[in-house]
Formats: sequence, structure tokens, C-alpha cells
Amino acid sequence: MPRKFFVGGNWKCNGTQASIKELCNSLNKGDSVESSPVEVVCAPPAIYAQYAREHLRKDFQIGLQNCWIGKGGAYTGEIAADMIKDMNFHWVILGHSERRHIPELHESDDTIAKKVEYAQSVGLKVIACIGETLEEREAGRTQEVNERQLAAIAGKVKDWNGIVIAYEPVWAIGTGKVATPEQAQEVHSFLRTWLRNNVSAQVAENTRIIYGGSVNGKNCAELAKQSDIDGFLVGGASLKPEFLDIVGSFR
Ligand code: G2H
Repeated sequence: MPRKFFVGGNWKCNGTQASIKELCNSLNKGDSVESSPVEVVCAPPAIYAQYAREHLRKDFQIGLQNCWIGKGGAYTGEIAADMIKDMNFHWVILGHSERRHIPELHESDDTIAKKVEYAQSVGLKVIACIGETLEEREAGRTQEVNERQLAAIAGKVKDWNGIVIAYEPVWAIGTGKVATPEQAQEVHSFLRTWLRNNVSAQVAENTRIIYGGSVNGKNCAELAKQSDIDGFLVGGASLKPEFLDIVGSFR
């Protein structure tokens, strides 16, 4: 069975009730993806998740951008995976580079792996992000860094049907510097081979590996043609009507 194309919209820490309503209204004008070969998940800031769900078309799912490493309790300000599940949301983004690299957050491979494990244990599906920095790429460490980050996550995954891997080179995030289709394909192919050699041929074949980093309505079509690119995680452009062009780019 071919891998179903996947497009995530990571709204990051953006929006107001008014702007989210306006965005949802514009996204609602696109063609339904209900019985099409693309799965769409939009991830608003947590406080707006329910509000976005009320305003967004039902064939677009809503996910969260982060969760706590385990069960709820005395963890002021955190949101437990159980709560996300309880509110009937099914997806969470984990390991985003902003959570790894913003100094005030600085999540480690180990923290991210724990979050993936716990989120899966309560039945959430995970968009797990990995990717190298510019410094790491220029030092020839792209494969080593992505392998290390993927291995930490893979070691905790119980259900490979419930995970999407997002390759997001940090140097391409929000910078307008998108990876070329060849650069992205090279890493995606490396990641799939890693899954084949270290998990199983079936997991390598079935797992969706999506690309993120300055994807927009103009560059998505060329990226989508690459054999190992199974969709996108979109930041800036997910806040604009052009997100619909990216959703349609699997064609
Ligand atoms: C990467 C991406 C979304 P942008 O963070 O995850 O953001 O598309 O703005 O580069």
C-alpha cells in the first residue's frame, strides 16, 4: 500500500481568536480531503486547539505542538498526553527544533524520546521532528546527527503506524532557505535506509518521512516529487491560504 501523503500545519506560537477564525474560514474553502490520498493535521497553540476545531473543517484534524514527558500531576504549566487524548485530539508534534534549540527550552534527545514513549502509551500519534543545524551540516555531520536523533526516538516507538518522522533541517526553518529537492531526498533516503537496517523493511516501507523548513506554495510541488518525501510539516505558510496549495501538492 502506498504511504498516504501527510501535511502538518505547525502554527507555532501565533494567532488570536480573530486571526484563527479568519484562517479557518479561508482553509474551509478548499476541496475536501476526506476520501483523498492526503492526511492533514493542523497544530494550533494549545489554548486555541478546541477553538480551532470548532471553526475548521472536519476533514482537517487538529493536533498539539508539545506535551509533558509523562502523566499529569504537579507540573505547573504543562499539558499531559492523557489530557490531549481526553479532549479527543489524536496527534502531537514532539522534538521540534525550536524545542531542542531555544536555550530556555533545550530539550534533549532523551527528553524527546520519553515524550514519544509516553504519548504513544496513551494512544496519541506523534509527528517526531529531527534535523541538523547549519554548523553540523557544514561540519559534514548531517547523517550522524539525524541518525542519533532518530535512533533515540526509534528506541521508544511501540507503534510505527502511529508515528510520522519530520526531517527539518534547522538552517531551513523560518529562514526562507528551503533545502533543494535533492538535499531533502538525500536525507530522507538515508533515514529510510536507517529504518530498514535498524527496525524492519516493513517499517521503512510504511513510515511517512515528511520534510519541513520554509515549505511554501511555490516550492512544494518539486519537493513532493521526490520518492522518499511523503509530505510536509509547514510553519509560516500554514498560517496562510497557500497552505491549501501545499495540501494539494501530492498530485
Ligand atoms: C519548520 C517549519 C514548521 P517553517 O519549523 O515545522 O516552519 O515552514 O516556517 O520553516
